[in-house]
Amino acid sequence: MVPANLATLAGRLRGARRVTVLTGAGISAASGVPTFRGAGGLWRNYRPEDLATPEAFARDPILLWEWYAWRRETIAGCIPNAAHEVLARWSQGDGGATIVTQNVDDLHLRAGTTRLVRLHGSIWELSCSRACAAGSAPWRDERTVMPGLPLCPHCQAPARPAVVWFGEALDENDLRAALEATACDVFLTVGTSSVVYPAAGLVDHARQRGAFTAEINADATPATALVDLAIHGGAETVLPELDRLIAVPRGLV
Ligand code: BV8
Repeated sequence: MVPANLATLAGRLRGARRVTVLTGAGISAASGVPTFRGAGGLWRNYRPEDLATPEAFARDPILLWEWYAWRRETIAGCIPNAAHEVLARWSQGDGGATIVTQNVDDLHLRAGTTRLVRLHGSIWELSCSRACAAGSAPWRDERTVMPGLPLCPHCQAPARPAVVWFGEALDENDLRAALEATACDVFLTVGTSSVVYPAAGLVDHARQRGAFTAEINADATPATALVDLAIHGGAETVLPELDRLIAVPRGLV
Protein backbone atom coordinates (compact mmCIF):
# COMPACT_ATOMS: atom_id res chain seq x y z
CA MET A 1 0.00 0.00 0.00
CA VAL A 2 1.46 3.38 -1.04
CA PRO A 3 1.46 5.95 1.80
CA ALA A 4 -1.14 8.62 1.02
CA ASN A 5 1.28 11.53 1.16
CA LEU A 6 3.63 9.84 -1.31
CA ALA A 7 0.74 9.21 -3.72
CA THR A 8 -0.40 12.83 -3.34
CA LEU A 9 3.06 14.19 -4.07
CA ALA A 10 3.49 11.83 -7.03
CA GLY A 11 0.20 13.10 -8.43
CA ARG A 12 1.29 16.71 -8.04
CA LEU A 13 4.66 16.00 -9.70
CA ARG A 14 3.00 14.07 -12.53
CA GLY A 15 0.81 17.05 -13.35
CA ALA A 16 3.46 19.75 -12.84
CA ARG A 17 4.80 21.81 -15.73
CA ARG A 18 7.63 23.26 -13.65
CA VAL A 19 9.38 21.55 -10.69
CA THR A 20 12.14 23.00 -8.50
CA VAL A 21 14.09 21.02 -5.90
CA LEU A 22 16.26 22.56 -3.15
CA THR A 23 18.77 20.06 -1.77
CA GLY A 24 21.02 20.04 1.27
CA ALA A 25 23.62 17.81 2.86
CA GLY A 26 21.03 15.11 3.66
CA ILE A 27 20.77 14.07 0.01
CA SER A 28 24.49 13.18 0.07
CA ALA A 29 24.38 11.41 3.46
CA ALA A 30 23.71 8.01 1.84
CA SER A 31 26.82 8.59 -0.32
CA GLY A 32 28.92 8.91 2.84
CA VAL A 33 29.31 12.70 2.83
CA PRO A 34 29.08 14.04 6.42
CA THR A 35 26.16 16.39 7.09
CA PHE A 36 26.52 19.55 9.17
CA ARG A 37 23.79 19.23 11.77
CA GLY A 38 21.94 16.32 13.31
CA ALA A 39 23.50 13.02 14.36
CA GLY A 40 27.23 12.90 13.55
CA GLY A 41 27.10 16.30 11.84
CA LEU A 42 30.24 18.34 11.28
CA TRP A 43 29.00 21.15 13.46
CA ARG A 44 28.91 18.67 16.36
CA ASN A 45 32.71 18.86 16.58
CA TYR A 46 33.39 22.30 15.19
CA ARG A 47 31.69 25.69 15.52
CA PRO A 48 30.68 26.98 12.08
CA GLU A 49 32.03 30.42 12.91
CA ASP A 50 35.44 28.82 13.62
CA LEU A 51 35.68 27.13 10.24
CA ALA A 52 33.26 28.56 7.69
CA THR A 53 33.85 32.31 7.84
CA PRO A 54 36.34 34.72 6.23
CA GLU A 55 37.50 35.66 9.74
CA ALA A 56 38.36 32.02 10.50
CA PHE A 57 40.39 31.87 7.31
CA ALA A 58 42.22 35.11 8.07
CA ARG A 59 42.88 33.90 11.62
CA ASP A 60 44.25 30.47 10.70
CA PRO A 61 44.25 29.54 6.98
CA ILE A 62 46.27 26.38 7.61
CA LEU A 63 43.73 25.01 10.16
CA LEU A 64 40.91 25.83 7.75
CA TRP A 65 42.71 24.08 4.90
CA GLU A 66 43.26 21.01 7.10
CA TRP A 67 39.45 20.85 7.53
CA TYR A 68 38.69 21.35 3.85
CA ALA A 69 41.44 18.93 2.75
CA TRP A 70 39.90 16.29 5.03
CA ARG A 71 36.43 16.97 3.59
CA ARG A 72 37.77 16.84 0.01
CA GLU A 73 39.49 13.53 0.71
CA THR A 74 36.27 12.14 2.25
CA ILE A 75 34.07 13.37 -0.64
CA ALA A 76 36.54 12.04 -3.25
CA GLY A 77 35.62 8.53 -2.07
CA CYS A 78 31.87 9.15 -2.40
CA ILE A 79 29.65 8.56 -5.42
CA PRO A 80 26.19 9.90 -6.24
CA ASN A 81 23.37 7.82 -4.71
CA ALA A 82 19.91 6.90 -6.04
CA ALA A 83 18.50 10.26 -4.91
CA HIS A 84 21.04 12.21 -7.00
CA GLU A 85 20.33 9.94 -9.95
CA VAL A 86 16.56 10.51 -9.82
CA LEU A 87 17.01 14.29 -9.69
CA ALA A 88 19.55 14.17 -12.52
CA ARG A 89 16.95 12.37 -14.65
CA TRP A 90 14.20 14.83 -13.63
CA SER A 91 16.47 17.72 -14.69
CA GLN A 92 16.92 16.46 -18.26
CA GLY A 93 15.30 17.91 -21.36
CA ASP A 94 13.02 20.88 -21.98
CA GLY A 95 10.83 21.58 -18.99
CA GLY A 96 13.13 19.51 -16.76
CA ALA A 97 13.33 20.21 -13.05
CA THR A 98 15.66 22.91 -11.71
CA ILE A 99 17.89 21.57 -8.97
CA VAL A 100 19.10 24.23 -6.51
CA THR A 101 21.74 22.84 -4.16
CA GLN A 102 23.42 24.14 -1.03
CA ASN A 103 25.92 21.30 -1.27
CA VAL A 104 29.52 21.87 -2.31
CA ASP A 105 30.31 18.18 -2.99
CA ASP A 106 29.42 18.34 -6.72
CA LEU A 107 27.63 14.97 -6.52
CA HIS A 108 24.67 16.43 -8.46
CA LEU A 109 27.10 17.36 -11.26
CA ARG A 110 28.69 13.89 -11.20
CA ALA A 111 25.19 12.35 -11.44
CA GLY A 112 24.67 14.26 -14.71
CA THR A 113 22.27 16.93 -13.48
CA THR A 114 21.85 19.49 -16.26
CA ARG A 115 19.71 22.28 -14.78
CA LEU A 116 21.73 22.96 -11.58
CA VAL A 117 22.22 26.05 -9.40
CA ARG A 118 25.06 25.71 -6.84
CA LEU A 119 24.23 28.30 -4.18
CA HIS A 120 27.31 27.76 -2.00
CA GLY A 121 29.98 26.98 -4.61
CA SER A 122 32.15 23.88 -4.91
CA ILE A 123 34.71 22.30 -2.59
CA TRP A 124 36.59 21.30 -5.79
CA GLU A 125 37.16 24.91 -6.80
CA LEU A 126 39.61 27.44 -5.35
CA SER A 127 39.93 31.21 -5.67
CA CYS A 128 42.43 33.85 -4.58
CA SER A 129 41.92 34.92 -0.96
CA ARG A 130 43.06 38.39 -1.98
CA ALA A 131 40.62 38.39 -4.96
CA CYS A 132 43.46 39.43 -7.27
CA ALA A 133 42.43 40.32 -10.83
CA ALA A 134 43.29 36.93 -12.33
CA GLY A 135 42.48 34.81 -9.27
CA SER A 136 38.97 36.05 -8.48
CA ALA A 137 37.40 33.61 -10.92
CA PRO A 138 37.42 30.15 -9.28
CA TRP A 139 39.62 27.44 -10.79
CA ARG A 140 39.15 23.69 -10.52
CA ASP A 141 41.56 21.75 -8.28
CA GLU A 142 40.70 18.08 -7.69
CA ARG A 143 43.83 17.04 -5.81
CA THR A 144 42.98 14.91 -2.76
CA VAL A 145 46.43 15.48 -1.28
CA MET A 146 46.74 19.23 -0.80
CA PRO A 147 49.78 21.29 0.21
CA GLY A 148 49.32 22.77 3.71
CA LEU A 149 48.47 26.13 2.23
CA PRO A 150 47.64 26.19 -1.50
CA LEU A 151 48.62 29.45 -3.18
CA CYS A 152 47.03 31.55 -5.89
CA PRO A 153 49.00 30.75 -9.08
CA HIS A 154 48.69 34.38 -10.15
CA CYS A 155 49.80 36.37 -7.11
CA GLN A 156 51.04 33.69 -4.66
CA ALA A 157 48.56 34.84 -1.96
CA PRO A 158 46.90 31.96 -0.08
CA ALA A 159 44.17 30.31 -2.14
CA ARG A 160 40.80 29.64 -0.49
CA PRO A 161 38.01 27.14 -1.12
CA ALA A 162 35.61 28.74 -3.64
CA VAL A 163 32.64 28.20 -1.31
CA VAL A 164 30.31 30.74 0.31
CA TRP A 165 31.11 31.21 3.99
CA PHE A 166 28.81 32.65 6.66
CA GLY A 167 28.67 36.40 6.30
CA GLU A 168 29.59 36.23 2.60
CA ALA A 169 27.12 37.13 -0.13
CA LEU A 170 26.01 34.44 -2.53
CA ASP A 171 26.83 34.94 -6.20
CA GLU A 172 24.08 37.26 -7.44
CA ASN A 173 23.51 35.27 -10.63
CA ASP A 174 23.06 32.05 -8.64
CA LEU A 175 20.69 33.73 -6.19
CA ARG A 176 18.70 35.28 -9.05
CA ALA A 177 18.41 31.90 -10.78
CA ALA A 178 17.25 30.28 -7.53
CA LEU A 179 14.65 32.98 -6.93
CA GLU A 180 13.40 32.70 -10.52
CA ALA A 181 13.05 28.95 -10.01
CA THR A 182 10.58 29.53 -7.14
CA ALA A 183 8.02 30.35 -9.86
CA CYS A 184 7.05 26.71 -10.18
CA ASP A 185 4.16 24.29 -9.74
CA VAL A 186 5.92 22.06 -7.19
CA PHE A 187 8.81 23.10 -4.89
CA LEU A 188 10.53 20.25 -3.03
CA THR A 189 13.12 20.59 -0.26
CA VAL A 190 15.23 17.44 0.12
CA GLY A 191 17.74 16.73 2.91
CA THR A 192 18.12 20.19 4.37
CA SER A 193 17.72 21.45 7.94
CA SER A 194 16.25 24.66 6.44
CA VAL A 195 18.17 26.93 8.85
CA VAL A 196 20.70 28.60 6.52
CA TYR A 197 19.55 31.67 4.62
CA PRO A 198 18.90 32.85 2.00
CA ALA A 199 18.52 29.21 0.78
CA ALA A 200 16.06 28.38 3.58
CA GLY A 201 13.83 31.27 2.48
CA LEU A 202 13.24 29.85 -1.01
CA VAL A 203 10.42 27.48 0.04
CA ASP A 204 8.41 30.41 1.40
CA HIS A 205 9.00 32.38 -1.81
CA ALA A 206 7.66 29.40 -3.77
CA ARG A 207 4.65 29.04 -1.46
CA GLN A 208 3.82 32.73 -1.83
CA ARG A 209 3.99 32.33 -5.62
CA GLY A 210 1.44 29.53 -5.51
CA ALA A 211 3.66 26.45 -5.66
CA PHE A 212 2.68 23.18 -3.98
CA THR A 213 5.49 22.76 -1.43
CA ALA A 214 6.79 19.53 0.07
CA GLU A 215 9.68 18.48 2.29
CA ILE A 216 11.53 15.15 2.16
CA ASN A 217 13.82 14.98 5.18
CA ALA A 218 14.95 12.53 7.86
CA ASP A 219 13.97 14.95 10.65
CA ALA A 220 11.45 17.73 11.17
CA THR A 221 12.77 21.21 10.40
CA PRO A 222 11.49 24.82 10.61
CA ALA A 223 10.08 24.26 7.10
CA THR A 224 7.95 21.28 8.15
CA ALA A 225 5.13 23.48 9.47
CA LEU A 226 5.30 25.66 6.37
CA VAL A 227 5.01 23.13 3.55
CA ASP A 228 1.84 21.58 2.16
CA LEU A 229 3.20 18.07 2.70
CA ALA A 230 6.11 16.63 4.69
CA ILE A 231 7.57 13.15 4.14
CA HIS A 232 10.00 12.04 6.83
CA GLY A 233 12.42 9.50 5.43
CA GLY A 234 15.67 8.95 3.56
CA ALA A 235 15.99 10.78 0.25
CA GLU A 236 17.73 7.75 -1.23
CA THR A 237 14.57 5.66 -0.74
CA VAL A 238 11.78 8.26 -1.00
CA LEU A 239 12.92 9.83 -4.30
CA PRO A 240 13.23 6.50 -6.21
CA GLU A 241 9.78 5.49 -4.86
CA LEU A 242 8.34 8.84 -5.98
CA ASP A 243 9.98 8.41 -9.38
CA ARG A 244 8.34 4.96 -9.71
CA LEU A 245 4.93 6.30 -8.67
CA ILE A 246 5.09 9.21 -11.15
CA ALA A 247 5.51 6.69 -13.95
CA VAL A 248 2.40 4.79 -12.80
CA PRO A 249 -0.67 5.97 -14.77
CA ARG A 250 -3.01 8.19 -12.79
CA GLY A 251 -5.57 6.25 -10.77
CA LEU A 252 -3.53 3.05 -10.55
CA VAL A 253 -1.58 4.22 -7.49
C1 BV8 B 1 24.50 35.77 3.38
C2 BV8 B 1 30.08 26.81 3.74
C3 BV8 B 1 24.46 38.13 3.33
C4 BV8 B 1 30.42 25.97 2.59
C5 BV8 B 1 27.87 27.18 4.52
C6 BV8 B 1 18.75 35.97 6.55
C7 BV8 B 1 19.06 36.35 5.25
C8 BV8 B 1 20.38 36.30 4.81
C9 BV8 B 1 21.40 35.83 5.66
C10 BV8 B 1 21.08 35.45 6.94
C11 BV8 B 1 19.76 35.51 7.38
N1 BV8 B 1 19.76 35.07 8.66
C12 BV8 B 1 21.01 34.72 9.02
C13 BV8 B 1 21.84 34.94 8.01
C14 BV8 B 1 23.27 34.71 8.04
C15 BV8 B 1 23.68 33.30 7.60
C16 BV8 B 1 22.76 32.24 8.14
O1 BV8 B 1 21.86 31.77 7.44
N2 BV8 B 1 22.98 31.83 9.37
C17 BV8 B 1 22.15 30.79 9.97
C18 BV8 B 1 23.02 29.70 10.57
C19 BV8 B 1 21.25 31.45 11.01
N3 BV8 B 1 23.71 33.22 6.15
C20 BV8 B 1 24.83 33.60 5.53
O2 BV8 B 1 25.79 34.06 6.10
C21 BV8 B 1 24.83 33.47 4.02
N4 BV8 B 1 25.30 34.73 3.49
O3 BV8 B 1 23.32 35.71 3.44
O4 BV8 B 1 25.19 36.92 3.22
C22 BV8 B 1 25.34 39.17 2.76
C23 BV8 B 1 24.83 40.00 1.78
C24 BV8 B 1 25.63 40.98 1.26
C25 BV8 B 1 26.96 41.13 1.70
C26 BV8 B 1 27.48 40.27 2.67
C27 BV8 B 1 26.66 39.29 3.22
C28 BV8 B 1 25.83 32.40 3.57
C29 BV8 B 1 25.29 31.04 3.88
C30 BV8 B 1 26.28 29.96 3.39
C31 BV8 B 1 27.08 29.47 4.55
N5 BV8 B 1 27.98 28.42 4.14
N6 BV8 B 1 28.86 26.33 4.34
C32 BV8 B 1 30.89 24.65 3.14
O5 BV8 B 1 32.00 24.59 3.71
O6 BV8 B 1 30.12 23.68 2.98
S1 BV8 B 1 26.44 26.69 5.27
C33 BV8 B 1 26.34 25.02 5.53
O7 BV8 B 1 24.99 24.82 5.95
C34 BV8 B 1 26.49 24.16 4.30
O8 BV8 B 1 27.05 24.81 3.19
C35 BV8 B 1 25.08 23.72 3.96
O9 BV8 B 1 24.88 23.94 2.62
C36 BV8 B 1 24.24 24.63 4.77
C37 BV8 B 1 22.87 24.12 5.10
O10 BV8 B 1 23.01 22.87 5.75
P1 BV8 B 1 22.17 21.64 5.17
O11 BV8 B 1 22.58 21.40 3.77
O12 BV8 B 1 20.74 21.85 5.44
O13 BV8 B 1 22.77 20.45 6.03
P2 BV8 B 1 22.43 20.07 7.54
O14 BV8 B 1 23.46 19.10 7.98
O15 BV8 B 1 22.17 21.30 8.34
O16 BV8 B 1 21.02 19.31 7.44
C38 BV8 B 1 20.95 18.06 6.77
C39 BV8 B 1 19.52 17.59 6.89
O17 BV8 B 1 19.40 16.36 6.20
C40 BV8 B 1 19.10 17.31 8.34
O18 BV8 B 1 17.87 17.96 8.58
C41 BV8 B 1 18.92 15.79 8.40
O19 BV8 B 1 17.80 15.43 9.18
C42 BV8 B 1 18.66 15.44 6.97
N7 BV8 B 1 19.10 14.12 6.56
C43 BV8 B 1 20.18 13.41 6.99
N8 BV8 B 1 20.26 12.25 6.28
C44 BV8 B 1 19.22 12.25 5.39
C45 BV8 B 1 18.49 13.44 5.57
N9 BV8 B 1 17.40 13.75 4.84
C46 BV8 B 1 17.02 12.85 3.89
N10 BV8 B 1 17.68 11.69 3.66
C47 BV8 B 1 18.77 11.36 4.38
N11 BV8 B 1 19.41 10.18 4.15
